[in-house]
Amino acid sequence: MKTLLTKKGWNQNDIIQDGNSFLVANGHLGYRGTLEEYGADQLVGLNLGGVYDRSGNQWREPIVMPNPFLLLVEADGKPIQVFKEKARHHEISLTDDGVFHRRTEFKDIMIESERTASHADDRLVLERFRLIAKKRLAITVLMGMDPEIAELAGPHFKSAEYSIQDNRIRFAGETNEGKKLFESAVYECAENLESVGKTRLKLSKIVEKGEILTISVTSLISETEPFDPVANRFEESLQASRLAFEKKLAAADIGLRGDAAAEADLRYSIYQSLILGDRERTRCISGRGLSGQTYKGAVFWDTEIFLLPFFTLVDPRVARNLILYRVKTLSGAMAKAEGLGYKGAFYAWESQDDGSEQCSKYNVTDPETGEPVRTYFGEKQIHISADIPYAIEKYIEQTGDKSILDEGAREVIEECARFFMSRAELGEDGLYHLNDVIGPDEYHEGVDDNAFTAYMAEETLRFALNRTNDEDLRQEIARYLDHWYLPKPNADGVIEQFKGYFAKKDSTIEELRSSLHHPNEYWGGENGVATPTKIIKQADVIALMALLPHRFSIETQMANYEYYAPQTEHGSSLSDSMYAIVGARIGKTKEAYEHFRKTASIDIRGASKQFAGGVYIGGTHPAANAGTVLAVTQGFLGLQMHGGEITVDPKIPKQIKSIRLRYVAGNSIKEATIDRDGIKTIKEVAHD
Ligand code: IFM
Repeated sequence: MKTLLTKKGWNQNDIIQDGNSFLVANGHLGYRGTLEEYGADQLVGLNLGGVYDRSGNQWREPIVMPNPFLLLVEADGKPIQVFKEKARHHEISLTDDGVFHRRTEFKDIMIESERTASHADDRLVLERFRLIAKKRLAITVLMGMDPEIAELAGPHFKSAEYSIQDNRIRFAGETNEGKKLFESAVYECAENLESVGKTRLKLSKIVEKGEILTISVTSLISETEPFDPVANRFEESLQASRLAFEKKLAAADIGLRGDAAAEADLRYSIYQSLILGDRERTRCISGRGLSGQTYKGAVFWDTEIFLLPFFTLVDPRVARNLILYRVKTLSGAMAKAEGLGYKGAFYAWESQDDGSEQCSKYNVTDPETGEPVRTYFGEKQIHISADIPYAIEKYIEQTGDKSILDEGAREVIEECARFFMSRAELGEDGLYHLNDVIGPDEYHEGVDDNAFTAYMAEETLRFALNRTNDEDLRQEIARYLDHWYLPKPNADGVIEQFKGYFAKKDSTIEELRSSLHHPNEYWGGENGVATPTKIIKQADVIALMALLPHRFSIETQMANYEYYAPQTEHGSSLSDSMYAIVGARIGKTKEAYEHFRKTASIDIRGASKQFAGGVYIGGTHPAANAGTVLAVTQGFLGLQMHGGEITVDPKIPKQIKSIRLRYVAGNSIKEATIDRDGIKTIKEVAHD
């Protein structure tokens, strides 16, 4: 067992970030990296993925369940908590078996705990708490389910019933939308536990010096019936989870010989990505994973562009589920297109369980006045309907698994193509244009001929042409493809991000930052400081080149990289990995390495924007974490995969001597060692 991340010392200001950094999750449930004495104010969260609810007229968001791991210790009548007594030593860590650890030494007591969201049974969260007395003490431990839930747009339970019996606390709740949820936690301890009200158990004991009190909590969250966890199974459940996670990690391991620090951050990013994969359910990964309710727990293009390629490489069953989620939500996408007067499928920019658009018209507020700011992400970020077919095709190309087409993916591609054809406008030049859109750079809204959108939509048309069995559709697509407008490189080789971009005001990121009235001010939209300028939020033309390298020569990629790099704020966590990929490809390995280190450490150091205007956007960053892996595979290795076979074109930064890469090919896990000259060895390390 190896440590993935450790932090020593306790600091009040780090509570929220530690909650993100030390998250445990299993694709279904996430438990933030908080301490047992914390409550709602410290954003304790047992986050349940895939179940959403609306409270009043607020945003619909995912549910947070009552916290089953509240443990409050008193020794000789004095509370033993990090807030109340300075710890002599405090350390939290995550290990590569998916377990969170805490060790806090107070003057008279040592506290140790371990916690995980089970990877063997994803309805379970597990916690073991140990208290070691350093002298004779009168101890009380009050433990149980904390009904105080930290919510962004709650409350979500219109009814909440708690009951207690035989060291077991049960919760049955009904959400405002009428969903019934059950939680049952069994508290196990060698000592007698006394019930206190309906949500607490109490242990009282005189302990001798050196005596250890152990409390194990197994909590089961169920959406259908009031299942109970089985008592005396804690240790077995913990071991099963450890083994299951170690197995997942074994297929996803990457080693960077010569660069231990970068390797550590990379392994942590792999952890943060893997804990979001769900092999069992047709469910998607939200923009902030299972770290909380930010962004309404909604699914963005982040899934298709960052997470899907990651899972295609290391756990294709999860990748398949991510695609099937888009199949399942196709009707929502078709309803959205129809509502806006278009044909086909316009996927939700922010998608939840049914695929309807959850992106608010006012996604941002003014941080000074609290006034809502009109944004058009949901209406105009149409590239989402191209990102999905792109990811499906990549999945098929890499795995060779075409069966997904007959499970609905073909229809997704066809309907996305129909959408683009109905959305396109025939210009005076006789070509079809996509006007009034938003590209990945969200600061410039309502632009015409965004290059990213135009090329990606054209790829969708090509995919549909190739995949459809509908002859009429094929002919229609062929006609559109013959007249599809694509922005081309200018005399300097640079592609204009959108029509009129080159005429925008020159500025610098520093200049814009110093012109802000409020540090959290939103830079884009109607009145944003970036709007009249060339400054962009994130990789846009560079994202296009990262995704479609075969369409642009290395010289063109180089010219665009040079041009757009100084204009890019990297105000989105999605940006750095794109620059790392293209940077490496064009031989700028020093810069690529810097972008890679930035994206790899985003959830370790918490160096990301916490607010968009007045709206909280903190949490973990799945796209950046999966993007870290893509920076290595697509960037440093120039990896291509066809039906499980890999080829490489390495551009490895000088810090790294060679790269050891694990990946799934068919039923086996392979390991390749690659250096600057190419693949040195490939061997099968496990068979499914
Ligand atoms: O999908 C991204 C978008 O590109 C930038 N804002 C945040 C979203 C969720 O990560």
